[in-house]
Amino acid sequence: WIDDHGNIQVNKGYRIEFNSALGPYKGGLRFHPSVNAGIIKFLGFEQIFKNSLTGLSIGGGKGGSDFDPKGKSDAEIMRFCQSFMTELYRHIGPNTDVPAGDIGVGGREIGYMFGQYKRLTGRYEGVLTGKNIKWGGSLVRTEATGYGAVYFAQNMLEARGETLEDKVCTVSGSGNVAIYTVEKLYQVGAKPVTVSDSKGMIYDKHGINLATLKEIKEVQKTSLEHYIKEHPGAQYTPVSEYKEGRNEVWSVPCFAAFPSATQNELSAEDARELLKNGCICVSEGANMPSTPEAVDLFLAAKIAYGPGKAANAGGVATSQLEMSQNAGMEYWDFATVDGKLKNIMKNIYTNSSETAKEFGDPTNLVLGANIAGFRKVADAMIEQGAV
Ligand code: NDP
Ligand code: 2IT
Repeated sequence: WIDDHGNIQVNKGYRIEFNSALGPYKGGLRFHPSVNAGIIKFLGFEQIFKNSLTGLSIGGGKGGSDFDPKGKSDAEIMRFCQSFMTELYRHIGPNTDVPAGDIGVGGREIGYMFGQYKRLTGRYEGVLTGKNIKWGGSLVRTEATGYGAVYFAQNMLEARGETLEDKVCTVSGSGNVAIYTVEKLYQVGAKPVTVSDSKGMIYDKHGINLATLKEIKEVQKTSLEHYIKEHPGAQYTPVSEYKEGRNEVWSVPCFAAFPSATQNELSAEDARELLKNGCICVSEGANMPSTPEAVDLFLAAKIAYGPGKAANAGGVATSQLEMSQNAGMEYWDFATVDGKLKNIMKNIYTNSSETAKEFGDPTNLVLGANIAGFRKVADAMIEQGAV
């Protein structure tokens, strides 16, 4: 792709098509300098079982690039997206592989990629999800992952006779998933007090101001440090001041935690601190945010722990609802899609917890989600002739 100074730039792109037993390959695209084959493979592998858990007809895949969107102009983002799609278009299609967004890929990037696909193929079809609602997108897709992670937490808590009402919650990240987790937490009467980005974290004991958060991250696309200009009572801690390099978000006492930034962002030490401070619920908006050691601690403590493949499946589930609307040339209203999302999250919880019971460890949703997700894919592959 050509940058604004006329220089040729080269980045590496990936699409890992992992399993299509249940439907077309489906999963997001991540644009971040850390992207490599290993990261895309772990995300694609998780995606197979997450997509199976949704109960919908979608296989698993993932893709992306080591392209860094930070500091790039709109025109540079557009030219990169066009170059990326110029290679990707021959591998994807509404019945073969349907990419969407992930870290660094939102509505703007999906728009540029959709336009290039259409230019190259001449076809107007549901080849990507997360499209603008003006031209084929679905209502609720933007909100779906964050809303879904909160719905999942509500299901876990209801089974324990608890609710999120009036409870202090912590959220990491400040992108698509984090913003709509914060929004839904307010809607259910909870108080989210933290958000973070790659430069630092905000602790606002009065509750994160959602309008300021959206203005900084969705409109200005800048750093969270600007939050304290509007809300001087809040606290900003830059990464350089994090103790032992640990995200300060997890040292804030909370009832429920929503890791919503990236993989391995919550360590064993963080898990110990959360448990010590009385946290009884962790619902993962991000993919594999808790390290394996942290997961073991949550399971041993028997708190309500929702692994990402179950708790954040609302995003891809709503992507499938977008595919459905595209295929049927329909357009469903907000309440219809939100109602379906809520129902899907409830079913994922029920399926995971019943499978956990079946295998003798009733509170272990890691076990339940892994086995329930795997079993359906494995059965389908065997029934299709071990294909
Ligand atoms: P965004 O790009 O919208 O936001 C990512 C957020 O996490 C930003 O605040 C970013 O900070 C922060 N972040 C990313 N990488 C790092 C890092 N290495 N260290 C510290 N902070 C980091 O992405 P999403 O909100 O879409 O995705 C967040 C997580 O949710 C990912 O794990 C993704 O795979 C998962 N997910 C996303 C879904 C979706 O529908 N979008 C669906 C299911 C899961 P900064 O801006 O400073 O980089
Ligand atoms: O990790 C994920 O589930 C996503 N990034 C969303 C994938 C999708 O196809 O909507």
